[in-house]
Amino acid sequence: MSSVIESIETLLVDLPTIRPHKLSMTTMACQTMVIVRMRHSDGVEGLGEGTTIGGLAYGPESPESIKRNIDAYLAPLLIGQPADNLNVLRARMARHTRGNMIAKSALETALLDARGKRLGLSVADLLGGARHAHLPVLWTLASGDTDKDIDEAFQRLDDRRHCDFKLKIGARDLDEDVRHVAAIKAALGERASVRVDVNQAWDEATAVRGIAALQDAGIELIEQALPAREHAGLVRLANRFRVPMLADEAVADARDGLDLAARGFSGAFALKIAKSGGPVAALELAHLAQTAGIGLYGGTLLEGTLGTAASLHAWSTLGELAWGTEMFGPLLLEDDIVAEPLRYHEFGVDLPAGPGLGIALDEDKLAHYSRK
Ligand code: MUC
Ligand code: MG
Repeated sequence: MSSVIESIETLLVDLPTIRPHKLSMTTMACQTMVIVRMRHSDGVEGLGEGTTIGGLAYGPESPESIKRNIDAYLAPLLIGQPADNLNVLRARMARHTRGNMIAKSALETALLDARGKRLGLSVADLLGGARHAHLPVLWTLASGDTDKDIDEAFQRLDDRRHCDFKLKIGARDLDEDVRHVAAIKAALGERASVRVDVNQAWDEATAVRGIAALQDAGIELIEQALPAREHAGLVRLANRFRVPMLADEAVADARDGLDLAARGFSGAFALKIAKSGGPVAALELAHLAQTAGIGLYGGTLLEGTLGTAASLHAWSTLGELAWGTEMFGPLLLEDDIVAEPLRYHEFGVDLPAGPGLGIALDEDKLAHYSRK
């Protein structure tokens, strides 16, 4: 008799960040995660996480909407259903609810975690099998202060934590941003790869000016310079400059990827389980990109350990990640709600061993940081 989904609990968990994290659309001092606990009739519990950035600043879902829409709409679709057929359950959620991809990603993660625990397999095993046990991880310098960012970068290099850095720009005047980025790249020289993420803040004319200057400064990758829906403009930038473009907000799933590929986009796609609605759809995008000759980058919405682990299981199944990953979310948080943190070392992180995600909760910490 196959196991049945019995209950789904959602918790809002607020964790402070180690320093303010400044992006073009918001400054984060705290990260809010929605933790899903899904109990099955055989006693197995699946864990999932749905996390975004800065309330409603980044995208159409907020932590509160993720929790509310799981509780009111998505959980009732799953409760009472046989737990083991992920394809049927994903189709059921897609047929009866629109959007809410972060909420769906949290639920898909919990389904995979539970199934893995039941079968004694890791989530990567369920997704076809891991090809890597250690994945490279970049760090985002986003204190807002050039000298602090340089100090932080040297510390991470000396600790052998990270050797690739992404700078968040777009909130300030273009010339100020270019000065900030060029100073950091000049200080780090050949010791580090430096990339920027504009988070949609520029129009095309500003992007042309900005990218020309950043290319001259030695920046290696330009992430999401234009608003998400401006696919034609993004392709023009990719064709115009030597420095590659990384599509992030522009490419949520394989449908977006197909549109960009059909328009002749070259460069790379940032994969995120949150924007695709879970690991399975994120890998569908990855496979389309591989077929189209577009590079891959394992992206984060700054999830905590559960969401980061789910992403790592997915990215570990891919052969090549041309631009590595940015799965550093837990390192931006002052504390954690899991029993054993992920192991970051040698410029990367170890894939947690299963079964499932291979992550257990620390119940005291979870209770402490859960919103009352
Ligand atoms: C994004 O847009 O890429 C990833 C790293 C970071 O600092 O912010 C995120 C989101
Ligand atoms: Mg981005």
